[in-house]
Amino acid sequence: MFRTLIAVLVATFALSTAGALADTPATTTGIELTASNWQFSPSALVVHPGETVVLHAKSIEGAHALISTDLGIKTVMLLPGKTVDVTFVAPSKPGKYYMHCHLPCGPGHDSMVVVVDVQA
Ligand SMILES: [Cu+2]
Repeated sequence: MFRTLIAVLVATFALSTAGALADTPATTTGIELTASNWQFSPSALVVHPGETVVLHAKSIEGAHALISTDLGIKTVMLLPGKTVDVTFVAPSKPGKYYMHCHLPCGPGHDSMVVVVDVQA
């Protein structure tokens, strides 16, 4: 009887622990994202569904802006010498999502894209 109770408790604990791990999306903070003429670095990120991601974003050359309608990021100005934290929650659906520059900053403006690859 006692042994059965212990076995049930252990099994319950194991299940609840596994469930908690699976249900709690990770938070990743402190990814450095830099803008320059005319690229973002890194230009690709791999994240997981539901993960909260905090980017430390800044420009190291010129004025730029970051936006992502895919990820619900409103326009954030990126100016030299100033770091801005940009937080987003990765979508639950795996796939590729995009952030891009939202300030006409010169001839390479259109190539300023960050691919956010959400992988289960
Ligand atoms: Cu631009």
